[in-house]
Amino acid sequence: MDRAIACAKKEEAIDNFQFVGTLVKDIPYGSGHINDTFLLEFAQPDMGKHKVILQRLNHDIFTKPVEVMENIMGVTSYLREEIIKNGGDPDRETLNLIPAKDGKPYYEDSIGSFWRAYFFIEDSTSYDKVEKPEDFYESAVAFGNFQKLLSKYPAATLHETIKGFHDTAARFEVFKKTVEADVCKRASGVQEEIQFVLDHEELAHVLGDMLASGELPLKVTHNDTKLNNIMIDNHTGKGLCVIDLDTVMPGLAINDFGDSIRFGASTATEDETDLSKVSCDMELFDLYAKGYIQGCGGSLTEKELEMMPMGAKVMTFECGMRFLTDYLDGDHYFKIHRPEHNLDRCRTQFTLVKDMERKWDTMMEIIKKY
Ligand code: ADP
Ligand code: GN1
Ligand code: MG
Repeated sequence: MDRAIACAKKEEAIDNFQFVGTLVKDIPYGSGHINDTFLLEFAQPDMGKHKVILQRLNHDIFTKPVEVMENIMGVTSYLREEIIKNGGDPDRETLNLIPAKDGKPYYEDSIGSFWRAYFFIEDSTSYDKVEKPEDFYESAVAFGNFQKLLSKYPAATLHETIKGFHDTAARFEVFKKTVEADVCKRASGVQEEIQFVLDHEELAHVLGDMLASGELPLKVTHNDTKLNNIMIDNHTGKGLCVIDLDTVMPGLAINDFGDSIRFGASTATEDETDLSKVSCDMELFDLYAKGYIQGCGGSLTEKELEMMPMGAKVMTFECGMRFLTDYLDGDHYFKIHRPEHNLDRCRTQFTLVKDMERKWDTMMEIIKKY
């Protein structure tokens, strides 16, 4: 559905949550590619202002929004208890939903859009690019810790919110079909990128095969661990709260590791057009590996440790292939802000894959250290 149409009932949604005070601000917020996020501010006499995050779930992608919200309710209430047990602050260290007026954790508006609201986490920042290496290290500790906290979560109760989300082999098949269909007649202009995917077919199978053979364990993972999906505390610099929980599902720990590397260890942003600026920074790779292993608290197996560089390469390859698929298909999946945005994003990912190939021995050496 067109986003403007899908968001047309935002005011109706605002009226139907348990918000208090007078709405004094309502602006689009963040740089997520999937949902529509708004920052709202409410004022109360004698009590000042407070902020909330309002989101319209992308219903085309999350086709069962109620199941997404069941997962998020389950995971956030579980995390809350774990955080309390560990002496942490449950109001800041996990997302907290604000219920709708009917008590549900979401509101379905009169045109079928699904909305949810979270308390805004004050004094913290989500970064689109690493500014201070320490932040990246702290984000690794926090993502690792997130997985540790969920290690006993009843995985069978989680819905698969997007089927085959990191099934790279299935995504490779979709890619080939999309090239064949070529609905926008864009394939002829991106032959080099298409060939890059075809030449790397083995990357589409390696992790799925190891999962099937039992060499890699299935765990409750986040599955979308980019740096802007974590709030870093402005004062302590610690990774405060893992956000964007729509894809928390059983998955591979090394995919969580790898997705963070492809986004955060890059020397440029995901959509940089000057590819000479794009490379995988080995110091950042080292820092993140150290932090992630530490955050996971000894829960990674020998095989998982050994396959961490492969997780980085596969996630980067998969993401580039997804951007290219969306470009060929007419840009329906990821939000774009310029005509060839998805193609630019695809090119940075493939540049990173090539750079990782060049630096493979260094990456393996770094992991061996830990
Ligand atoms: P998307 O799925 O589209 O990526 P996110 O859930 O990641 O959406 O939210 C988009 C951005 O909104 C985040 O990157 C972050 O900057 C901000 N954000 C989301 N939830 C909160 C929150 N509870 N407090 C503060 N900022 C938030
Ligand atoms: C999307 O929602 P967001 O912007 O955090 C996508 C990820 C991609 C990422 C690429 C549900 O993440 O899988 O890796 O863009 N999320 C979904 O930046 O598809
Ligand atoms: Mg996000």
